Amino acid sequence: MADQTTYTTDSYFETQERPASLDAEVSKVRDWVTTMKSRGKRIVLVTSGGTSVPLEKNMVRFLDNFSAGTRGATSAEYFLAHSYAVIFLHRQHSLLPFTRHYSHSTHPFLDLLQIDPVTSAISVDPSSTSDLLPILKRHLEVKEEGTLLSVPFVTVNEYLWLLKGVSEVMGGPNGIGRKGMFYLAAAVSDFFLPGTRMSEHKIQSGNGVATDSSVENGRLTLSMDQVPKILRPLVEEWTKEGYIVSFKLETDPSLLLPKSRAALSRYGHQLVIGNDLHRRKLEVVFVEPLAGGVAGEEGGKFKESWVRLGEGKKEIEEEIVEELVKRHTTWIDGGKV
Ligand code: PAZ
Repeated sequence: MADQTTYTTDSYFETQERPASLDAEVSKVRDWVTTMKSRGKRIVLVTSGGTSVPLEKNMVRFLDNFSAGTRGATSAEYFLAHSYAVIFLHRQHSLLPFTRHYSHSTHPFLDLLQIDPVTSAISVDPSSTSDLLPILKRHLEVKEEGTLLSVPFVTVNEYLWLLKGVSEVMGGPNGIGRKGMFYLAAAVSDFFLPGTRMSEHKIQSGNGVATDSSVENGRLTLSMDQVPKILRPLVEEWTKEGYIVSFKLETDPSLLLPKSRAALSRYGHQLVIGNDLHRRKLEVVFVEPLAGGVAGEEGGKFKESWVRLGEGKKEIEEEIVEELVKRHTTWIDGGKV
C-alpha cells in the first residue's frame, strides 16, 4: 500500500487513520438526528470551510486553501430560517452561523461594546443595536430549539471520516431518508499525504543541510496522492435517498459548465452548483439532470439555471437556499425535480 497513489474510498478508509474522537462525534449526531426526526424536521448537512493537509504527523506545517466558510455559514442561517435542522460540518475556526457577522477583523465584536465611565458596566453601543438585535435573537432562538449541531474538523482526513459517519447516520435505516439534504460547500483538498509517507516530527532542514528524506539540497519535495472521489459512495451507498447538492469551484469561467455537467454525469446525484472564484458572491449556476435538456459531452442531458444576487437581497445564499427548499420539497414528495 505504501506506493499507492490512487485510492478507492474503501482502500482509503482501510489505510488512513481513523480519528480517535470519531465514534463519539457520530454517536452525538445519531442521537440528535433521532430527536430532530421525532420533531418532524427536515435535516440538512452543510459542509463548510477549507481542509488542512498535514505535512507532519505532529503537525507544524500544512497545505490549505482560501475558503473562510462564508458560503456554508451563511447558507446554514437561511436553512434554519426555513425550519430545517442543520448539521454544520465545518473546519475549526472558519466562520459560524450568526457569529460570522462579528468575526475576525472585518467587524470585530469588541467594537460593538462600550464601558460606562462611572460604573464600568459594559453595554452595546446604541448605534450597533439595530444590526445586532435580529442576529442575537435568531442565535438565541436556534440555541434554545437545539436545531443547529456543530461538528468541527481540521484535516482532510477528519473531514472524510466524519462525512462518511454522518452520511451513514442520515442515510441509514433509522435515518432521515428523503427529508435529508446534503449541501457540500466545503473546499476539500484533492490531494493528501498518506500516513505511511508522512514525517513523524517537524521536517528538518538542518540549517541548509538536508536531514529529511524529502529535503535535498535545501529543496523540499512533496509527492501527494489523490483524495478519493467521495461523492460516489455518498450517492451509491451511504445515503441513497438524500437530496445531494455538490459545489464546483473553478477559476477559468469556461470550465464551469463542462466540469459541473461532468460531475453530475459521473456521480448521478441531484444538483451541482457551479461557482467562479471571483463572482461566487454575485452568481452561481445550478446544473441538474433533465430529460429533454441540453446534451453534454458526457452523454447526459442537463438543465442550467443561473441564480444571481437580486435587488434588495444582501446575500446570494438567501436565493440559493430558497431555490433548494423548493426542489427538496418536490424530492420529498417523490416527484421529479
Ligand atoms: O468559503 P467561501 O464562501 O469563501 O467559498 C465557498 C466555496 C467557493 C468554497 C464553495 O462555494 C465551493 O465552491 N465549494 C466547493 C469547492 C470545490 O471543491 O470545487
